[in-house]
Amino acid sequence: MNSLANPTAQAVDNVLIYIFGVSLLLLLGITVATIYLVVKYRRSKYPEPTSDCHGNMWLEAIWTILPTLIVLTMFWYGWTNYTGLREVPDDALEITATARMWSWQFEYPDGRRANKLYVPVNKPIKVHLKSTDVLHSFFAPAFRVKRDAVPGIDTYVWFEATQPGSYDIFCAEYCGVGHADMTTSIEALAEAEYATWSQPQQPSTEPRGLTVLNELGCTGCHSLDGSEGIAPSLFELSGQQRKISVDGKLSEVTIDVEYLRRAIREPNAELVEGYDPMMPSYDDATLSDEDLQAVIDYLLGKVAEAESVQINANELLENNGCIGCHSTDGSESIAPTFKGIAEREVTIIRDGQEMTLKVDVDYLRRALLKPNEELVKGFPGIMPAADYLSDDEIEAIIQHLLKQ
Ligand code: HEC
Ligand code: HEC
Ligand SMILES: [Cu+2]
Repeated sequence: MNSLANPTAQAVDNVLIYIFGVSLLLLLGITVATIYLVVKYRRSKYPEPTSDCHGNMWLEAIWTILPTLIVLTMFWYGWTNYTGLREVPDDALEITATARMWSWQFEYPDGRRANKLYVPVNKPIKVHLKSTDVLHSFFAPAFRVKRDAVPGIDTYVWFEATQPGSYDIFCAEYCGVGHADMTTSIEALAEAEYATWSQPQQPSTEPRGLTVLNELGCTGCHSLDGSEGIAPSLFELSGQQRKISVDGKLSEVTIDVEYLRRAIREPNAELVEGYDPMMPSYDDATLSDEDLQAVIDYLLGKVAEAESVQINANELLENNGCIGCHSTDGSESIAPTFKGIAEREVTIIRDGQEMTLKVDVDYLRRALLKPNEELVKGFPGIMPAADYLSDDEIEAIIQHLLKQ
């Protein structure tokens, strides 16, 4: 759905139509006049010239001035519209597009990065263009904007989407084998949707178990901080002793996975001494086995945060162009695949020497930060150093790669 009713496309189209229209009129006018005169004054009818007119001031003035004016209007119209493409409205949202072999990265003022250009509709967008390696060119046909991204030069385009939708972006400058992969899109979102998208993402660091405890209302009866109320606190349960009554008989248990499982699935079978049997039982329809496990892990202090790291790392690989060169499915083209990287022995070339080593944390860190010091044998030294990533991001990527 590429609507052309947007300011930059209209400006360019109007000039095109004007110049094309004028040219077409002139072409038709001159052709018709030529044919008419050729036929009318053909040799068989007028073997000799019938006029010896020399010079006509008016005629000459007209055919000099008129074309001059026409050409000047083309210039004026083209120029004003061109400056319109270069003069960015004041309230534009500024986004930086970085082109590199072979993907685009868009960076927002708040530091967020994406591999598609998400923009709100009805808001002018100024896209700063940069390249980290070779010549690329930002081309958004629906907005009629195209400009080269050249290493060392900061330049820009601007556009404004007037309708939500997805609009193509191409790289319009041949930049190597992956050139054709440099397609992405402008995702123009309605204002409300954009607001949701651009909200600072809260990385979900809350362990699943805690989320479940809150969602199912467990925390309505149980505190998590040690304070006792109508129900025992669920604070630091691991290894604690409990006096429980089973069918009225008192006994003592050590809190472990099995105990907790029973306490949640059938709370009234074993009552914690001193409390009333008021806890509802949770069967697997209300609390899935998986969530039950998450709750138990959380209560026993075994909380895996790996989950959130993994999601992050995936996004990092996507948004930083790694996937543009590296595959995750085992296919190899211009760069080694990430699949199975942790189990691999790599042959690398360092200072012209070949050596084989095991992939580990240190190796991966070097591969990311100084990719050209140790080249994987058989591959070219084209990987950009990922030194613009934060330490945490590098760490997350390394941990993620080790799990591939
Ligand atoms: C209506 C209040 C109430 C709700 C809601 C409730 N509980 Fe309980 N829970 C109790 C009471 C009272 C006891 C102590 C009596 C017993 O053992 O049943 C208890 C006991 C427990 C015990 C054993 C604690 C110990 O110290 O040995 C665990 C574990 C537990 N609840 C987990 C949960 C979880 C998980 C949920 C939510 C899925 C939940 N409870 C929801 C009231 C509640
Ligand atoms: C322009 C293409 C390109 C991009 C973009 C790229 N790489 Fe690479 N990468 C390569 C090539 C080629 C090699 C092999 C040569 C070398 O060792 O530098 C490589 C090597 C690696 C290695 C070592 C692989 C092995 O099998 O030992 C890792 C790890 C790696 N890249 C991770 C990344 C990450 C993470 C990103 C994104 C931040 C990234 N790369 C971006 C091309 C790229
Ligand atoms: Cu390119």
